[in-house]
Amino acid sequence: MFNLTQPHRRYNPLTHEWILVSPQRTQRPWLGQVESAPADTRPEYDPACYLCPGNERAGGKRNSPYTATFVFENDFAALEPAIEPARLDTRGILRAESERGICRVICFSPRHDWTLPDMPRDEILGVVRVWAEQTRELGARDFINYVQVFENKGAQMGASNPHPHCQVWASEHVPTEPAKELRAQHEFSQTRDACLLCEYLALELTAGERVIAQNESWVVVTPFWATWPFETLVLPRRHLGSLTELRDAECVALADLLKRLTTRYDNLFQISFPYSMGWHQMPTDGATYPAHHLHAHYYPPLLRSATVRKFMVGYEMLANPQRDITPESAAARLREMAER
Ligand code: H2U
Ligand code: ZN
Repeated sequence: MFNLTQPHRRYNPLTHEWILVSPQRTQRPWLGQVESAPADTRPEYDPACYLCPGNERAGGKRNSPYTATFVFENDFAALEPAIEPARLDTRGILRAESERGICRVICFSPRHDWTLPDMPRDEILGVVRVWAEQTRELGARDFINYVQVFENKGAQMGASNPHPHCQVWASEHVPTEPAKELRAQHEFSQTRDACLLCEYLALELTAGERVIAQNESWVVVTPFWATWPFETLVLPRRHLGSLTELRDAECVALADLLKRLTTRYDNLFQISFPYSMGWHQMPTDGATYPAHHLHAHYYPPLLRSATVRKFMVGYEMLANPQRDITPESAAARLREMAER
């Protein structure tokens, strides 16, 4: 019987990377930085917010007086569509390539004072539909081969504005993280003739100890190999490659699951819980990716309270990530939380 209470390392089959788990360390005293949680007193509409309906953004563009979701081209886009193709390769060591792309911002709601868990389910459904539409529309462009939908929530994660929003960066190349996972899923399906995440989901549903919430179409778990203290993985039960393949009932079920998961997060430390989340979808280069299983990662930085945060420093920067609290105890804590 493998002893999960002593130091051990766990394998991430999606990235082929290892993580060090040190459960015995959860007893050690905390002598790090302690901050107080900010009080959240935001108005429904903020005339100074560049994401609120009707307001002017940097550069002089004005938001429409939107009443549901609102999508606009990022005024400070990291990627641009009209870049001349170019390549540098000096002895395979100094390498660079031009990169074309499109960056957009998606406002979830006109309500400045809300975050996703505050939104009614039918409005979250609107967000799910926009994610799929944006993936379809941007992915159809000939120079776009990957669409990354992601949300940075909370100042701790570097979000520039508390107004509920996310971003889409659509690029010519498949970025590093999804490329790693794509390769691992492909290799698994070649050697085992099965989908890695379908098999993983079946294992988690049998074990049960890392399952946080589920409904007819979706399951959320703290992955066995989680790096962040309260990291979760959102998986569709059906094997599909992209948000664009979701049936209507699956979109409705996803809105339900996201509301329940983010509400649990908020209840955990009694604050609007910060995280970076994002979808990993199959590339949009026109090829088929039968091994790819759609999923979302939630990476929250908080550790033990609203004021104690995990940083990837020291051993984690130089060697490999490490965690003290086990994914099983994180799952147990998240499972105890209410969904209201
Ligand atoms: P973040 O909160 O995740 O940083 O996203 C906000 C994005 O909004 C950010 O990428 C863009 C920034 O470039 N932005 C505009 O496009 N227009 C503005 O007027 C301000 C910010
Ligand atoms: Zn606002």
